[in-house]
Amino acid sequence: MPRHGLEGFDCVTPLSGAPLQWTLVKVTVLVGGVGGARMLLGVRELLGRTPFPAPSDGAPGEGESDHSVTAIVNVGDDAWMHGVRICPDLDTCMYTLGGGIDEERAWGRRNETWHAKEELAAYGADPDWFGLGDRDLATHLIRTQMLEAGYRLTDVTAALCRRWAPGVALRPVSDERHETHVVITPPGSDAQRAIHFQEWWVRYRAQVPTTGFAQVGDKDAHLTPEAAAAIDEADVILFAPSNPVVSIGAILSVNGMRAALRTASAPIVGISPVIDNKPLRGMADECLSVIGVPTTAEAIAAHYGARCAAGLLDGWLIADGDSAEVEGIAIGTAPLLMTDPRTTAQMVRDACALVGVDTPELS
Ligand code: FO1
Repeated sequence: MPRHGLEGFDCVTPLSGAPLQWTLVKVTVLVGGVGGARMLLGVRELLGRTPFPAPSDGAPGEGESDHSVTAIVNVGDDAWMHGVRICPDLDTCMYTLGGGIDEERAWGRRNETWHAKEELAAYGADPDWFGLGDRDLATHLIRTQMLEAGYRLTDVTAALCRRWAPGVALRPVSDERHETHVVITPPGSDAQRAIHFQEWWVRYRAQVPTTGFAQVGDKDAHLTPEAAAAIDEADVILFAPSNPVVSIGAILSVNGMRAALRTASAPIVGISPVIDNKPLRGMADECLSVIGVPTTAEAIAAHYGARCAAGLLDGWLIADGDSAEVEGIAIGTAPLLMTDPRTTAQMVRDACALVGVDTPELS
């Protein structure tokens, strides 16, 4: 790898799919931001820490698990702002698993300050509505330097994780730009225009007439080799209870993802993002209504479809009290409130059991 003034940042050559002999259970999870990160805490609680980046000799280190967990993370939220590349879902997972997240906001760094943001606003620099924290900015600066030096987002993420040691392999679904943009009718106007997802989500809080979503960026944005290997080698594939449209949906829209899932040997089980047919947080209901899908456990399962009927799911875990019946999808119920890693670990166990995959008893 060329050196480029980022000494000390040995970019880790991603695992070339070398089988890790010591792995007993390989779990691959499709995740977005907050809900996905919270679920990964539970998967890690259940299966132990996956060394990431992987040790060069491939063997587990002290206290590391003989299982492996890979998260395939949404890149649709990613944006260029103030000259840096921001990857909200990757950073939310990295900070949450690495202990650096602001628990209250569930995004960005704890003990954050906002001086750079204030100074940018003082210059009238746009956007002034996005919360760019000083600590968080360091992550974006490192990432931007490495991307500009030619490293793939996969390698950049592994390098950043050398500091955060998330205990789960974090893999962007694609190394290419594949941003979610939103078609709206801005306030006071009757002309439609497309804005970046972040503007829709942060500036407008989705409270603006919205007609659709589109992925913008590299039209050939495709699945990375690492993400493809994580699907191919998995014993079980999970859809986190992330936003079915702008998180899981954006992941599924990457070239090659659906085909990889449909031909995967592992069973695929999703976890419903609603309880009592209401989303826990975020704006899944706003997004689902834009694409004409009711915000119910059953409608979301039908939206993903049964793998035996050209869809993607073999199983669907829904909240106690909710109901769903979709031809070809095994339905299970469990408590889905991810109050703490141990409770979430039990939810993950239930999801795996629904499709016949055994996981360790919770000690
Ligand atoms: N979400 C907000 O609601 N307001 C913000 O100002 C904001 C800033 C921000 C900065 C970095 C980052 O990684 C995430 C940030 N988020 C913010 C969350 C971001 O909009 C995510 O894409 C959503 O949480 C959806 O996952």
